Amino acid sequence: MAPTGVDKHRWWKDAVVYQVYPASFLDTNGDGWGDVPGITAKLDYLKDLGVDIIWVSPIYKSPQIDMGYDISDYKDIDPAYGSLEDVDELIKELKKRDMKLMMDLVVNHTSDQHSWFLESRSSKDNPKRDWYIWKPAKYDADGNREPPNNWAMILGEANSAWTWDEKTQEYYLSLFTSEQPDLNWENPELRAAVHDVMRFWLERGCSGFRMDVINLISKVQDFPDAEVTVKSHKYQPGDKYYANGPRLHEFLKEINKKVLSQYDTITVGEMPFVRDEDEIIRIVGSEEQELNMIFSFDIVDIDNAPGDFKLALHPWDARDLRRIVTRLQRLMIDRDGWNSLFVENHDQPRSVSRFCDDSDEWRDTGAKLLCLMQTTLGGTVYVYQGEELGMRNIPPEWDPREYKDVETINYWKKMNAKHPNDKEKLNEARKIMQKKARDNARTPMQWSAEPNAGFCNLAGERGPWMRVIDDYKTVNAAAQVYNIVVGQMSVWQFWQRALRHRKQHKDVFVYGDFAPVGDESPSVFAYKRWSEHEAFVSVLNFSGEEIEWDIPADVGVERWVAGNYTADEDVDKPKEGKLTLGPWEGLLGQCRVG
Ligand code: TEU
Ligand code: CA
Repeated sequence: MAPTGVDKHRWWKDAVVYQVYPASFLDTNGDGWGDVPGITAKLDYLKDLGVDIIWVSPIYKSPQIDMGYDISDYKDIDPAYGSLEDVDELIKELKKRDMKLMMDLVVNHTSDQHSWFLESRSSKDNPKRDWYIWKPAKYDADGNREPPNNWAMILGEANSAWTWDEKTQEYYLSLFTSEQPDLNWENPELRAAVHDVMRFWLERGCSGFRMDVINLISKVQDFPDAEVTVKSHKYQPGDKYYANGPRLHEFLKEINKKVLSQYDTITVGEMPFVRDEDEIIRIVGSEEQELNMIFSFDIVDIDNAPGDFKLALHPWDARDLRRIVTRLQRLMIDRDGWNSLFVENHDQPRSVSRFCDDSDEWRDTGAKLLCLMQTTLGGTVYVYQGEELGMRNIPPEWDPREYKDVETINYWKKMNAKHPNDKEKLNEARKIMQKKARDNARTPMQWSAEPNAGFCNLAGERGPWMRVIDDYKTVNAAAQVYNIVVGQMSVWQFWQRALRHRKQHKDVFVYGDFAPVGDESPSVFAYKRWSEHEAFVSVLNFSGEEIEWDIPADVGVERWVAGNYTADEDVDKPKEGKLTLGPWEGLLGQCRVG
């Protein structure tokens, strides 16, 4: 613990961040593609919800192979999204409302259309050759050409992570897709070029960065083969050799020293594959001068199959949630780090469909249960667009052709190649897509009951780039923000109230202490949060069953101040003894202090 008396409050700790997935947010010119003016148009909506900062997924020039995570020019905006002037306007309008902008910094790789890569691949002696990771082929005993090692591609359904370049007769590393070559961070000129990109955006008025897979930038330099962990595959997960590699901390400290320390920024590093506590604290520890916080994948990996397979199904229950949340909450408190809180983003299915029940009967309750959890844990809250409405996954009936994500398309192709005409296997694959594909969170935002959910203007020739979920007539922002029914609260209004309450009691919810409460239960996850002056308890039933829960005597509930079954701020429930919780019911209680 840091010495007492040190002020731990920071604007980026108690701020609420809202992630905009720009292609699906709001289309203002009728081309079916969301745009920057669409974001600017909705700032009042976000401000009303309680948002302080927006993080916009990549809007830079891009061939859109991976929805902008393949950047071909870091200093320009893709015409589909608008122009640099539109971004200046967005920043101006944000500032007027005392809000901030975070850009998505994708610098583990670029697009294969970036001028750096075009130069790099033009010849072996090009000055930028070394800005990417090039290696000669290997040959097997029969003289067949093989990639330099056995690493598998992340979005390419277990193909090789290396792509062959005919012209210069070498392989380049491309961990995500062939169109996303990995940058070589060993090269100091490349690092300086990245620093320059960061300064460009900070000078323009952005306030920080979400850093895409930033823990993959340092690779073990002899590029060893990965252990064979997936026997059925030729290529193997190589994360041991590229996640949190040997020079990661050096590179992050350099970014901090040369760029971030000159500005007042918020930084969050997206970090898949990291579980080690020392490693996490080395990045987010308050004395470390690296990043403010990271996105840990523990909660969103909860239903991965053993071996970390995401496109698979795996059972979980409230005990897993309790173990994961407790570990991260305690780690940050005990070792002076900082958490980010998220259950949804553009790479994950919708949280209400995944963790609760998205049927018409329980969708509203489930979305509020998750809100109750997100707004009462310690750390910086991230809300993903549509989460505040309880938007659902794609319905099971949709044809696989409605899925647009490169990862899903590769998966579906692979499954069809592997099991041609095997109805059962292909149905299983479709089920997995419907439950886990990234597309689930990428459908257009549901603004209203108007055609195309109000996402795109009817005057346009083309419809939305991705199909709108059919339930938009009932699940939409207009209905939830303006349809005020006395005694009822929409998911949106519940979020609004919860965020306000969180800020009013930030010493507890943002900065306070944490302990799980009661016995481990497969259904109920309960925890206490407290400061010197106040204490609260959250009791969350993560099951579709009615449950009796014994309130531990020392919790000391004085009043149930919120719950997802009622709009009341004084919920009539027992304060000691046995508490009956309905399906997906969550309660927040104010407790005696000490
Ligand atoms: O994601 C990185 C990542 O490793 C995962 O979230 C991955 O996309 C997921 O497990 C696959 O199902 C980031 C971006 O958020 C993602 O959209 C990009 O595709 C990826 O990096 C490459 O830039
Ligand atoms: Ca548009």
